[in-house]
Amino acid sequence: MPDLARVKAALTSQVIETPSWGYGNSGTRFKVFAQQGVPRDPYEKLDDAAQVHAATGVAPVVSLHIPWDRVEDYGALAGHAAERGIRLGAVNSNVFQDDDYKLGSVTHPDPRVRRKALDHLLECVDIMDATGSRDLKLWFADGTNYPGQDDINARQDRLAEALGAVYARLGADQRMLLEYKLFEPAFYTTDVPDWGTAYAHCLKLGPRAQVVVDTGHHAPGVNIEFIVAFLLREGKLGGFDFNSRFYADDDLMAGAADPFQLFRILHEVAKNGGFAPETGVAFLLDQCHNIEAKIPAVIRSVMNVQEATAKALLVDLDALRAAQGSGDVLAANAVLMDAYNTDVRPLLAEVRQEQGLNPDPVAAYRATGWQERIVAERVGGTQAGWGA
Ligand code: AOS
Ligand code: ZN
Ligand code: ZN
Repeated sequence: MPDLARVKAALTSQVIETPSWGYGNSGTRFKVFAQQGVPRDPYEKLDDAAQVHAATGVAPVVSLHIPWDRVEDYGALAGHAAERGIRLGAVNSNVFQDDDYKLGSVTHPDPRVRRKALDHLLECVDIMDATGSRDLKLWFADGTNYPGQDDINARQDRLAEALGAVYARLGADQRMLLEYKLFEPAFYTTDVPDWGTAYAHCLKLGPRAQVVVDTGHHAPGVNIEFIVAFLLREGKLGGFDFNSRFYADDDLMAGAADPFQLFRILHEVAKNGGFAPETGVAFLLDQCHNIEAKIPAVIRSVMNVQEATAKALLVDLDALRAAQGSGDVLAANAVLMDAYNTDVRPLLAEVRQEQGLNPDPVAAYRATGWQERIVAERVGGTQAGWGA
């Protein structure tokens, strides 16, 4: 059986990075439902993120999205985070919201637009220098809507050129994480549609280019844990964008739709050494809380990732390997199911108590009165929104 002290140590050292945009207003293409008390600027987003960390103890890092989180002084923003016991994490580029990007950004047929997009990506690296962030996370909305609209491989050439220029600009301790997505907003071809495309570009770029697996970005039925195992084997798994999907890129709370899939993914992470901090796998959330209260929803998501992590760490690997080696299919499967069916909530409550935390993070947050305070105080100004 796994050593309980090691399981607990792994649970307390796991870092779950929360997205700044998860604290702002968001919606679907049909409607954004505004909530009261939502942050009005990136500083207030960090204030909310600090509450999530205070309640859970494992969420000390916040991803930024530029220009949604553009500020005058990024050093001051990093200082604001540090004062609240958190820090700034991945910088997400945004080359999908200008009119100029209608036909693409770095793969656009017009060199002027490509230059503008590249300049933005380079600006993101400047921001990383100021914030001390390790990761540049790139997601491109680029693609085409109609057969014949543009040349598939010419677009790959343009993409490779831009990625090469950004890679050359990275500092020695910085990484480029390339995210893929099957479709949307492009509906015919997408320029980085799958892990294979992302992997091929990262392989050519070098060791500091790695792939991000957003759990909502695959066709139904795709075996995400296989992708995770393979990328870890190749040293190319940079991290995750965790969220849940029922249909496509739903961006619902991680672990809400399919906790068993999350467990299977994290089992591959555990088995392949991906929880060791030196492996550098980033555990990010990428989700939007459109109809539910935002801060408790982020807390719930963090807890869901923790629960799946605990179950993954409880898999008896010796028993699993013995069963696999002897070809005992049912015994091997039973080892996994035993771990998955373990109620790990008492273990996590114990871990939290040992850290001096309330065993129930949602109750801990509610007891702070923070929600009432932000509803009362954050009046005036414009609420920050996803896409704003
Ligand atoms: C888009 O579908 C991706 O998941 C990106 O990670 C994106 O930057 C993020 O979802 C914010 O919109
Ligand atoms: Zn994502
Ligand atoms: Zn997405």
